[in-house]
Amino acid sequence: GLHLCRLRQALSLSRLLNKIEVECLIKQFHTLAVEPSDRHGIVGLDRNSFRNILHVTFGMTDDMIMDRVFRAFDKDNDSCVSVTEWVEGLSIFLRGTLEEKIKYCFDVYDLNGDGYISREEMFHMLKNSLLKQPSEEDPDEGIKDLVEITLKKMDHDHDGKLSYADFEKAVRDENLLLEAFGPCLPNLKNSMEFEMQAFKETHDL
Ligand SMILES: [Ca+2]
Ligand SMILES: [Ca+2]
Repeated sequence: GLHLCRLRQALSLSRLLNKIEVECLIKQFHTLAVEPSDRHGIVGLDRNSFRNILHVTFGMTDDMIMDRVFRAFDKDNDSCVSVTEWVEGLSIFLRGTLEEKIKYCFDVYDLNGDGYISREEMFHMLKNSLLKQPSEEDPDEGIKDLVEITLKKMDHDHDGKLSYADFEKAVRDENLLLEAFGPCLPNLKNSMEFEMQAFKETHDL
């Protein structure tokens, strides 16, 4: 019934994963998902359980980035990652093309969702991800310099902020810039462990 319908919906959305992989992800979703009492039967991952997965399974630590990853997955913005949103998001995590990953990272880094990565947003993210480095006399000055260097490298139309076009061009020229403002994609080891786990759970190994 409903489950099959959701499965079919998820399958049609994910051309990147094969049927068995999607089934694994759906099964894993149901072992992780909770059914909050106020949601009337809608099963999903709330912000906390989703962040917990990002942390435990994908090794993410940055609160600001994890919040944005949650929002990037939660396409309909109902504060809950549904099974469809889960499969769709993970297909980008695990099998995304460069273009899909550029779009995803841009959405994560555009903190206020206005279509640009501003100086202030870069400052926040770089400060956040560099906080654990040995402190200089005035760390904020160093981060401001870093923002200006980054803009010089990535702001192709020189309007002082990064549009999607700026970001895309910069990453295509230099792929390492994809996660310039903080890790928001799983690394290879984490992805492989995740897929292995999903496979085992599905086959009751
Ligand atoms: Ca949602
Ligand atoms: Ca913005």
